[in-house]
Amino acid sequence: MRSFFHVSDIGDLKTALEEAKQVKATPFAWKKLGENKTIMLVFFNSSLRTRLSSQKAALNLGMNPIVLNIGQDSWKLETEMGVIMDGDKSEHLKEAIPVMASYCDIIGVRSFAGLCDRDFDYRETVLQQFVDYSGKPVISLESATVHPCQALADLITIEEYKKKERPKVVLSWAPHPKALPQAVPNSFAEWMNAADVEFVITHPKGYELAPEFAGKARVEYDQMKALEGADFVYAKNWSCPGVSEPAKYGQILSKDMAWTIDAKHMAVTDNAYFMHCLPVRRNMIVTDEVIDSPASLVIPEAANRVVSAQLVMKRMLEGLQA
Ligand code: AN0
Ligand code: CP
Repeated sequence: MRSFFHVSDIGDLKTALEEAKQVKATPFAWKKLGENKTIMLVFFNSSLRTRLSSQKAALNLGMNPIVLNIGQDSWKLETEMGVIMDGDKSEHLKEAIPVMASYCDIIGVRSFAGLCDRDFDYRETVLQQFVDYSGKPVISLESATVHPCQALADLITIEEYKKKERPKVVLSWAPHPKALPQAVPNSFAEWMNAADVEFVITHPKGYELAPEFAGKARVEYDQMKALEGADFVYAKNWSCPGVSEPAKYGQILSKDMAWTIDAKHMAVTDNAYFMHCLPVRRNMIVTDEVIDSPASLVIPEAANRVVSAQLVMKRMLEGLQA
């Protein structure tokens, strides 16, 4: 595997899910695979789960992880091309990336959407520079438009907890005080569309996800109707994807607290599990009552981030050997 951005990068999903089970059951079985190999984990933004689960996954495979926080531990990096660098950015990605690449075998990058320039974000301008200038396999650890390690962990979790062959999975928008990227819902939609589930998306008007991620998923604007009979409720806030109105890209269009997932919402489901990628704002996205109930999968879901990261790194290490 050369890069990990999209569901297509993992190949057959059934095979990947079987392999994930093996990784989870015997995490130290591939200790030799990563011997003398280094993974560089580059963070332009904060993280708890991604940072720790990626390091743990690398250690399970016998690899050495190096973590770099851009702008805190390193110089501030310029990401735009052709600019006169007279501001506070001391170094350009064009030099920094090949230098970092010369110290490692695999690179993981967290670089959130800026939410100002839709084209800059949706072209994955920063991630693409890591591909172009590193010559190394690259993993998106949440880039401008995707969070594939999260989506794979979510799929593994659904596979573990499903009580029906083809469960109903509902992605529901929920309110949040700050404008958030679309990477999590984009990837979740992309992966659910590829998985063997009945997938429904619900959000207020104006929050339509980009067609390359929403695909042919059913969009139901009535949240309660969407949740009827659901087996999994996946809550997430995202800002305006700017599909029909590019000028509104990255804006907050609603803070309607009627969309907060509470016991009334869960009551219309088929005893659904509650999922969220975390970090979560309690009593904005979901009530204490729901997240503290036995229906909440947020902790096992986060634990599966080690499994998804390890599966991806294992595939990349095998690719390096071939
Ligand atoms: C980020 C987001 O919504 O993309 C990271 C989620 C994994 N969340 C926040 O910034 C709160
Ligand atoms: N879910 C997730 O990616 O969490 P972090 O932002 O803490 O890494």
